[in-house]
Amino acid sequence: MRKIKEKNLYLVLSEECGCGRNALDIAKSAIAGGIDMLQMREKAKPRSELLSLGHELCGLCKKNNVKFIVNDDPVLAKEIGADGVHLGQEDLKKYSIKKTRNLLGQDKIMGLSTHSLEQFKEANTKDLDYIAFGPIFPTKTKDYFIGTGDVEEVLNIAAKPVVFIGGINNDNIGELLKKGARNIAVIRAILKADDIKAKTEEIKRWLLK
Ligand code: 3NM
Repeated sequence: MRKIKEKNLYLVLSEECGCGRNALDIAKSAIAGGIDMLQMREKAKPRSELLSLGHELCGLCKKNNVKFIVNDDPVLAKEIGADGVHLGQEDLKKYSIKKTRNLLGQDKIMGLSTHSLEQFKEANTKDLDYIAFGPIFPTKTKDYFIGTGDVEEVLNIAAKPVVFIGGINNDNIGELLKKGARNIAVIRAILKADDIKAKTEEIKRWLLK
């Protein structure tokens, strides 16, 4: 069962990248601009704050038919009533895919980060609803990037939706879409914009072409 749309603009929200604007305001503008999925990725915030922010973001997303995903923590995702969780490779040590599925249930969305073709192939056999692949381009979040060389192969073998991430912006998104990408995740391309709604609309137009 496919739990996400055919094409998705996926905003990974980290308030610290938002030029002083608060997470809820950023989310409102990005939703108005047309994001399809929102991930709360607030690594610096304490759990109590994540719980209250998560509830607010989750309510906002539900009202607007945007999928709300919590980063790293399936227990928090469940507590908030989020649509799903996104796990990093490191998270798997604490929360295996099986354990996470048992916790969240069949209906929830489970995504996993992969950073190489090998990791992607492994993830491709697992009970996941999407697989993130990156960083495709240079990004301030990671100290390496993998480039676009494996994008076509990943799409050819993919048993589930692939979300491309890492340094994607208006200048390079066309290259990825030309290779067949349908799901794009960004942080800074949206969060650094003066006008978040307008920038979101601009990036979304690429996906709808
Ligand atoms: N994960 P920006 S790259 C959160 O490759 C994240 O798994 C990545 O931010 C991965 O769009 C990344 O600003 C950062 O580059 C994405």
